[in-house]
Amino acid sequence: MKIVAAKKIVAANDAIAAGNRARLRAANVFTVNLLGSPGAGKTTLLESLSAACDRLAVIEGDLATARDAQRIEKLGVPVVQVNTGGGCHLDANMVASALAALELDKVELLFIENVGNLVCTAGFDLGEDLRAVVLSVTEGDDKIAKYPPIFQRADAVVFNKIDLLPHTDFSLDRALADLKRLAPQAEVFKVAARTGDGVAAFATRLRQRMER
Ligand SMILES: Nc1nc2c(ncn2[C@@H]2O[C@H](COP(=O)(O)OP(=O)(O)OP(=O)(O)O)[C@@H](O)[C@H]2O)c(=O)[nH]1
Ligand SMILES: [Mg+2]
Repeated sequence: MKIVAAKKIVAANDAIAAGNRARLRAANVFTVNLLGSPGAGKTTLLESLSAACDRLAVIEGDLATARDAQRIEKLGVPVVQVNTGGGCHLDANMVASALAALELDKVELLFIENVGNLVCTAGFDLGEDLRAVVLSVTEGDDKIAKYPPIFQRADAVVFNKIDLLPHTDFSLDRALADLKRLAPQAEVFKVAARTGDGVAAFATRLRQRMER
């Protein structure tokens, strides 16, 4: 019974996600589902990207508070905060509601910052064009091997907090070997979101994907 219910939820989600995707494509909006652990640096990356990207909008997903949305709003970027009230991931229905609150005709690039979580976020399509996982070097280099699904479904993996590498035991070689073995499709970026180092290369790649 439990398995059937879980499948039903995902099936219903997929139908709504397809609707979101059609709506976003019709509006010519390229959409990125930004995933990663709590504190990986997703919002900091968005703050940094806002300087490098035009016609941007953001949907923020968190259990509680509008703190991330407030950070984005300060930059003059249209933003909608979704509070899941305990839910560990965004679903397509939440994103559909958030889309209704955005002026899509003024947007070319939409980031959906998912709830900080490496597990439940992986299974839910939101209607995005691209999935990017932020993995910071303070989390340990074993996370790709220990939490494979989110990486296996990623188009890009952004290694963040590269500035802290000398202060950690994180081995980029070990992490990249796991990624190559488990998720060879994922493009790799190395950034320090806080200082902006490496962020331009990620922004350029997103623009190229958008133009395709
Ligand atoms: N040193 C360093 N700190 C960073 C970097 N990027 C983010 N941080 C810090 O990491 C902490 C968490 O960053 P956030 O951007 O809030 O992380 P998040 O992934 O959005 O967190 P949640 O939304 O709670 O899941 C903050 O104190 C940031 O200043 C970086 O490149 N280098
Ligand atoms: Mg955040």
